[in-house]
Amino acid sequence: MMTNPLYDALFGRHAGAETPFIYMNDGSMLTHARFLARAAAFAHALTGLGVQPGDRLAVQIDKSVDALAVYAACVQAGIVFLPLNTAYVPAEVDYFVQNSGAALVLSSPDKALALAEVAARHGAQLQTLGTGGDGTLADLAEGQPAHFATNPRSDDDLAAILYTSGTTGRSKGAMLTQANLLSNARTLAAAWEFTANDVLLHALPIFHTHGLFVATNTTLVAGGAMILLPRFDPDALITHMPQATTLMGVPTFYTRLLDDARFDAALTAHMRLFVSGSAPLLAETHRQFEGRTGHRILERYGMTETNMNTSNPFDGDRRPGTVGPALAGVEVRVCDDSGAELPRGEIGTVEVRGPNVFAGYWQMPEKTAAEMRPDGFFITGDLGQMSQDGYLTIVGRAKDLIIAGGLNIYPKEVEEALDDLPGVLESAVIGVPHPDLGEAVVAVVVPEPGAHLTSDALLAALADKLARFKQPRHIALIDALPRNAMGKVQKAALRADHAGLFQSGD
Ligand code: MCA
Ligand code: AMP
Repeated sequence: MMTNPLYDALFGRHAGAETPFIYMNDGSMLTHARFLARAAAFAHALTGLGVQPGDRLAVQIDKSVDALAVYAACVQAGIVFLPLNTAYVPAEVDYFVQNSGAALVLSSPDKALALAEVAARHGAQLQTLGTGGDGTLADLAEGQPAHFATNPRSDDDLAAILYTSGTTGRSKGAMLTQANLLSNARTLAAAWEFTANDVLLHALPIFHTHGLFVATNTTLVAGGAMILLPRFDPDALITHMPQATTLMGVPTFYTRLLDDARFDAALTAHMRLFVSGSAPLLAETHRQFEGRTGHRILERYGMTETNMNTSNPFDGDRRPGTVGPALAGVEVRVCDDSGAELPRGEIGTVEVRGPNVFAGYWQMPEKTAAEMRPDGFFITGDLGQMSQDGYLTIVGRAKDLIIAGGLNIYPKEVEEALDDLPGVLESAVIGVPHPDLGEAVVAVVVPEPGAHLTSDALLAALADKLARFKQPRHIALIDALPRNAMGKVQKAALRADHAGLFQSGD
């Protein structure tokens, strides 16, 4: 009998299996059975601390087998997993802990001091977990039973909350149910023909949908294995590629691999699939990749709130510059502002409906309602065009969002941080084409009369306010922002002014 659909399908089905699950950078291997025993020990440790089903566990730890085992432990114990980008500074983590009402903050040992303060401020416990079997939670897991009685869950119970700014405004917690994650994992495994013979080269972070759900859940549901790398490093990818069958990455992975002459057809001969997503892949990169390796990158499109929506086909025409047709069971339409579907070929907002679409934003029913149509379609804020034969092309974004190296940056958040600094009258933050990151953050700042600002001093002042990846790569100081007749800042004009900034790299 199914008691906890997500646990049973991803993890429970491997109970007792001495099959390989994770290959480490150093050549060691962990079986599914050993991994599940570790997860069970963590589930005992967490529940022993009083963490209950439905409680949120905010996690800011480095990528490791133990980090994945904590995710599995949460699914098994019914605890809501809330992963956070390791680049966030404590001031940013503070908001997520406060907003989610997390019962426990799990920090890497090096951040424990700063995050203990954050946890204490919001009445949460703090535990630590390192990458080498160390940390207070690892100590508590020591000697715990290798079996944990799985807590029953239903399809609609929350499995995870991932914070995202959605289409506008302050970060919101996207509530993902067991059914959201499981339906997408099954759909992707079928669409991409994942099997128990697959070995995924895993170089993505595990605090976002791409690395945690798309990569890990798809592998798990198919019974495959992963080579778990701590981060993207071309040397490590090239070393391990001959043992792998699949890679999932953001476009920067592929442009960086193409920059390396060792990356060629012979090296990729054992690979059956390269998947790209999280940001637009240039058609030119797609062609260059095929020319070098003979493989056609499979591009897909998704969002934190919806998991994956569309994918180019595994068998069939993978069209460069498109994100392919809707996945099985997912409906995708291109609409005008009122939600009426547009004729094929016209540009409008992409809307999505299906079992993959989230349950809403954590404790923000009005914001949830504002982004859903009455008929259940979610308004993505992406601008798309649907071809006559149902291939979607993402042509832009209605939302003010920058994506650098697959990470999202909301200009408003950076503008607010800049505007708070002494001597800053106002600012505008834009995304500018960047050869490595796709887009890079650029700030245009207007000083207060008489203030003497420098770009370096502004960047130094942002250091403890914003994660490094959100900080501008370039700050231009100007006398006034260009505005239209309505007084609105003309970001398109600013983008055009700075378009060539990184053309030869930085
Ligand atoms: C690191 N830095 C960045 C980024 N990453 N700056 C801007 N954008 C970034 N993405 C900063 C570092 O702090 C460092 O700062 C400097 O840039 C140079 O770092 P570098 O060594 O080049 O970076 P890296 O460690 O090699 O990382 C680049 C990366 C990484 C491999 C592209 O960011 C990455 O793995 N991105 C994947 C993100 C991802 O998983 N996105 C999926 C989101 P300094 O040296 O100056 O201190 S999920 C999603 O979008 C949806 C649902 C979907 O469809 O998947
Ligand atoms: P996130 O908020 O991290 O979930 O990022 C989701 C956003 O990433 C989407 O709304 C798109 O703007 C963008 N995105 C994801 N995949 C693609 C893709 N293949 N092409 C273009 N944009 C993408």
